[in-house]
Amino acid sequence: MLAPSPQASSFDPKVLAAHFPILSRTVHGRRLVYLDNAATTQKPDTVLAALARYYTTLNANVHRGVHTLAEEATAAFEFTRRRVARFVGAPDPRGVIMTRNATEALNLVARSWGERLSVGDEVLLTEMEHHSNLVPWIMLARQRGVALRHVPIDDNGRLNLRVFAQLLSPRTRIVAVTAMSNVLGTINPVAEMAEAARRVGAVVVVDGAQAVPHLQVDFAALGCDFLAFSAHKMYGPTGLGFLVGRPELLEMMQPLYGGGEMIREVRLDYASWNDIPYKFEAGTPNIADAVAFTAALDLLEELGMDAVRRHEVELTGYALERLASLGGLEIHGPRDASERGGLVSFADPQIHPHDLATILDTHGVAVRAGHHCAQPLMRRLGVPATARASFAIYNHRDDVDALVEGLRHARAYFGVGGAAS
Ligand code: 7TS
Repeated sequence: MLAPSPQASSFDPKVLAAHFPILSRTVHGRRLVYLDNAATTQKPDTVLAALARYYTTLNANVHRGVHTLAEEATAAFEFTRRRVARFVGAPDPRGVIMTRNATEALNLVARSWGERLSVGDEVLLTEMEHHSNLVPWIMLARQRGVALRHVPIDDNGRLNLRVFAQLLSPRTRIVAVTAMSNVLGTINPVAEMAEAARRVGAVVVVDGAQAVPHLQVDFAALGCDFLAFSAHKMYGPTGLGFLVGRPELLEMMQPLYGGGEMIREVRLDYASWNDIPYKFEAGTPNIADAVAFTAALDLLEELGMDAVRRHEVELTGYALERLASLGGLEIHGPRDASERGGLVSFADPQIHPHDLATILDTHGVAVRAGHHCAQPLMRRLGVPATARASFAIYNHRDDVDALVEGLRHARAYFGVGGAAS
């Protein structure tokens, strides 16, 4: 048990932090204040132990051996699939495909479902997408001559739903949208958008890379067709992601990779495909990380996603308040913490975000600076880059205070005013 009890009242980020060994290291002689969780989260001792346990007690290839280890490893691997299905409210575990990451999951849909599209068809995206939900569709547009459309954002970083409704038409074959922006923090009304999209017969792809780790996401209730996310952003290992899809659609799709495991029968000049999900999982999968990932799901389920969300809204509200009190910072995205996920992108008009991040690092504070793999969004915001602090279950107010203190030092270093408060 990581948390003393799943009750919200017992949600104590400092108690949780003690279970993440890396958080006790120092950086430049300071306590590590890790605020780059949107890039990847740290891993709890239970996940680290599960990884070691897998290799010391269970290691074997899956789905092919009859010996005990192979059977146990297969059972553990398939247990993860069921756990993931349960975690995101997918009624059928056959719809859960293990991938390397969210990016691979999105590419799988774009390539495989995308084969059905041709000239005259449209894919509807948004201006706030991560490159992972832009570039695969740009590749598809180049290959098949389909047109890309984009829902604009307003000045508060929310999608313009009126334009979304106007852009939807019978030509719209796919709507692909992020459930939460990794730059603005905006939480998009995906269920509402999916309903509208399905009325015109479009398939709905949700990029859940930021939402699934921080919000209760229910695949069935969202009414989408595909949902992509990564284990490493939810306290799990790197190199593991998921595509959750409606089985009836996955059954219609062609596999992306050919090889072992994904076939039913092979002759020298012929092959037929295995059932879903296996036809999409060619070759030896990432067994160890998949098995260890259940420890991360245990943690999130023990805490409860409602409590996770409450904690992150509270902390984000505090961060927004403290950052605003510095004066002169540009803060992107919705103003109200309840409308956004646990991250804040900001910029000081007089200090480049990379310089800010470098100085923060000397204070032990890890934030990301750059375009956050969202160059079109940066262009829309009219900035080359932002700095971004992103929160997780183990962050607490002291971390936000360290961020603000670091920013004060950065401003003093660069001789920038407005750091009085
Ligand atoms: N979609 C969104 C919304 C993301 O934020 C990211 C990663 C991805 C997809 C891709 O995830 P991956 O696991 O396949 O790489 N976002 C970030 C970020 O904001 N900083 O580093 C990675």
